[in-house]
Amino acid sequence: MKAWLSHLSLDLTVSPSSPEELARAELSSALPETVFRLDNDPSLGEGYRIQKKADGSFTISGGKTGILYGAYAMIRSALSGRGLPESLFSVPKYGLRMINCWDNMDGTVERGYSGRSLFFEGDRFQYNPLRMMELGRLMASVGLNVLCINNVNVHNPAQLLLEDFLPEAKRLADLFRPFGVRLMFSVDFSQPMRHGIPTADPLSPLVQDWWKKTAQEVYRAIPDLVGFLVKADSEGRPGPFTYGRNHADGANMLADAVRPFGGKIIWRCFVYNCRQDWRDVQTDRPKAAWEHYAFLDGEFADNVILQVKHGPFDFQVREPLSPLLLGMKQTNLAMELQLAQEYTGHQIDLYTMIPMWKEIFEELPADNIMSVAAVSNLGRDDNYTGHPLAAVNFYTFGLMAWDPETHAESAVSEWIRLTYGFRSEDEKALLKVLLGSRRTYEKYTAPLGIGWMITPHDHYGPNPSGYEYDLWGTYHKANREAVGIDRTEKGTGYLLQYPEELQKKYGDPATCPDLYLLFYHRLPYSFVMKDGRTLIQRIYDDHFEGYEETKAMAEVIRSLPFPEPDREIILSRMDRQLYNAKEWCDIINTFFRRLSGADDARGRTIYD
Ligand code: GCV
Repeated sequence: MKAWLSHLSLDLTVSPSSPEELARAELSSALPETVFRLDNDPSLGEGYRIQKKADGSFTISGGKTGILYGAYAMIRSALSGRGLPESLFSVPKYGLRMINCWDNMDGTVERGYSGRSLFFEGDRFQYNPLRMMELGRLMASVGLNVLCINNVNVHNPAQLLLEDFLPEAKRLADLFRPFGVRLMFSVDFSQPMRHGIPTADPLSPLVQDWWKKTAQEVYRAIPDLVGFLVKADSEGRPGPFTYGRNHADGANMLADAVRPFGGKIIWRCFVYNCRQDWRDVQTDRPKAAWEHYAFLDGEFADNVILQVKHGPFDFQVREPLSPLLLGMKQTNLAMELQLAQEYTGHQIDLYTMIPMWKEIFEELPADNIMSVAAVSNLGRDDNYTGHPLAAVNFYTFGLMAWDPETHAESAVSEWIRLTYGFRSEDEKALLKVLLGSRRTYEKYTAPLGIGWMITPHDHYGPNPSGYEYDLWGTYHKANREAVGIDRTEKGTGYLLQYPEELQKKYGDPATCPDLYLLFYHRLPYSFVMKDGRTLIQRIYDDHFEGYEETKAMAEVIRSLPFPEPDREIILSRMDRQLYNAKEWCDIINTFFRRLSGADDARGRTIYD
């Protein structure tokens, strides 16, 4: 990540005062030979237009931040060897392009794999202003414009973010502003109760007044704050359900409080029963979000955005698109992705996300999806992302949030060029490894869409039955004959939450794509797949292949001329990935062999 920035020679100790000034300074330090005219055209908003003139100079037109995005587009293009575009017009597809940090004020980061918090330590703000500007620049360089600095699980004393810490928060917002990055805060729904109000009931005038007064103070300090991010009634967080109210009651009350200031409420839909009894076969966790929200379609205020995780579970390696993203047509929606590799290798295993995002964005039809968010993978480590190659996910998320049509291969090669400047064969070799890394990880972990065979709580490494008798609603129910959950109308009925054509496609194992088979169906090990293999053989084959591919990947990685300190970090993490892939492969295969009694048709070693 830093490596990409190191191509830009602008000295950030002289802090820019506006996006336009920053654009001018970046262009003249990165491309000193070229003449640029910056033309303020507010009608273009965040978009930009680039035009080459007959005299060889370029005009970049755009609104306040549009000019800045245009400047970075030029710089990325020139430094990655594509040359300067002679004519280009670009506008972002999504209005809010957000990074959600899960940072706690004690300095820890929930699901953070890159060191401690960039913003907090010892229950207070503690940050390096230069790094903040570097982060602002990283975000702006790929078009990201919103930063939520604190965890959606709001722990003490971050509840106070709204009050005691306001002067500090204001200073931080001031640092990010020239980069076109606006802040957002996560808030605790029960916050009024820490201020002598006896309830957090959204219909109580006392509560409503408290939020209005608080919003006023916050917006006085930070007039361009995006608004509040809320996790309510989820995994133990307080919310409207305590008072017999629904989530429209809760979100709309907060929306009223921030409306006078142009603020928004980003309300997360990650709501499910996290105290399920594994014996209960009626409840099916993926159904939960739809059951809580679909009937409220059209009931949310116009400054509320429902933020929906891309899949119905929780950032597993493979999940179908959440039905809420397809079905809530009268509601503003944001889709939430996760850069932090919580279930996908902890920034130890290579896992490049853009191929997965391409699949997700291709299925997103609705125009009511106005924003995208990603859970941050950043931390205080020197390289920001722990694993230097995990930075490709941050970079390409920005490009995709701006333009979901972004070509995966070009985006990843651009990042490699800007970061390492390898000669062409090395670039190609790394590109292949990065683009294939998600599929490889998928092969050696839980099979065919079933998810959750990971070590509980920590979420790294295999434990096929770790979540099987737990409270979280994440079961595979493997026995001697079969594995998977029937989510068709004959089973839990989850599939009925989708439009009819998808019900048809996924409802029949013969047409359901293989990689989703065990998400939607309960099938015997002897089930014959489209290519003629039995289900059990496919599970064995995928796992052996996943490990073999990891070995091949390691060979390539070892041969590449990464500079230090990246090289040492990359190689040591690659060794840990190899170990992890072998553990997964052997444990999953042994687990299924012990249950099914089936031998591998190719006679490879599966342990007794
Ligand atoms: C911030 C999962 C994670 C939690 C996270 C939660 C969420 O359950 O394991 O750490 O909490 O998702 O998205 O709210």
